[in-house]
Amino acid sequence: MKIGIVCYPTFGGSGVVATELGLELSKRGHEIHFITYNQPVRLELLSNNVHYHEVTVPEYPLFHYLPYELALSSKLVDMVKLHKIEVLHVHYAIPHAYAAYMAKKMLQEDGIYVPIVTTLHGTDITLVGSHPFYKTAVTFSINKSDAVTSVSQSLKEDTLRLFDIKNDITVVPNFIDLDKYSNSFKGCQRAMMAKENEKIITHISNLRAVKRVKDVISIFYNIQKKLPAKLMLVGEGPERENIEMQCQKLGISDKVVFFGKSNEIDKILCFSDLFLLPSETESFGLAALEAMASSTAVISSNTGGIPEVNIHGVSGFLSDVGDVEDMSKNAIYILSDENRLETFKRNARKEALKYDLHKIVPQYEAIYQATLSRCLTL
Ligand code: GMT
Repeated sequence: MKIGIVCYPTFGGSGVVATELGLELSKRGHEIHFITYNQPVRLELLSNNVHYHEVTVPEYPLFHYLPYELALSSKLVDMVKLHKIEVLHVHYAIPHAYAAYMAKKMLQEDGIYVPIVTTLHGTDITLVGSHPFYKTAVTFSINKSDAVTSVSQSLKEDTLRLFDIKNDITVVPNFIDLDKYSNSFKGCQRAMMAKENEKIITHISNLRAVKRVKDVISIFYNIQKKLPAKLMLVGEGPERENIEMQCQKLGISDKVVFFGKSNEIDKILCFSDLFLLPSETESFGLAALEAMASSTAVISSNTGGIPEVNIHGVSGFLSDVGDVEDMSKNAIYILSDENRLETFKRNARKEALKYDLHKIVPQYEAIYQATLSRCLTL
């Protein structure tokens, strides 16, 4: 199939999922066209069947806001015509589902029918999409998609609760390339990061308020009072300065390593013992899954789709949002016994196997096929 993928090209989870999906689909023989405003961060190599088409929005003095969705919908029309793209898969409802619908309508004028598959990722529903200023357009775009998927059961329920949805929503969970996150990873350089007796705690996110990174620091502060430990913080975002100040105030700056944005998550996770994800909301928690695939136990909040991924008492523990004391207690419980830690780490990897990309990607292929067959009978 020739598949157009629209996504955010940034380090955010939805862009990562879209990129990994496109790359795997290309390995399975499909021709993939990424259409977005920058080359997606995890898309390092373009090849015969992986293409990238940049959307540019020219500045004009009259434009107070640049009309990205207008440029995107035009680009989609042009690329569908030029490359004979058969299906458009848009990740993140805003504004991608809306722009894709406009493109579909324009193409119909020329007798071209391209089905739209929309994948809902989380904040497009729970944080931004349900804002009264966007809600009408988001509801419309979801209802007009030919197929809608959500990355967890919890996100599906949130969508049905927050919007007036007439369409079916199929849950297709996020997935992981287990080979990439194998715990037998050869280049693992633990010794560079911590002493033999120190436990390595990791947090990876875009350091936005919704991730509650301050809780990460508080939990780590409690952990390092009980046992030798280092904290690896990966990602960039608006909370960075606040948390650096928090670390200084608590006198733990020498135990916290800031990595900034990284494309080498696998190399950082390979030496991690425990992953912290105390988020306010999280539709799935891809970062937790990446950690689990690297045999890292997870201490998280119990919000949104996280309980579908991190299993309480098996791969880690879940607590109410903001319950730093409980999260600290659970973290210390796991870390303070070597055998217990190994069991949690092993279990984490075992739970991650459920999300093997070889199991999940065919679900998307089946959805593309079904929407295409439906189109042909229209
Ligand atoms: O905040 C993020 O983690 C980025 C955001 C995005 O849309 O790029 O992530 C959302 O999509 C990920 C991939 O499906 C999910 O794993 C994250 O849980 C979700 N984030 C939130 O719901 C806050």
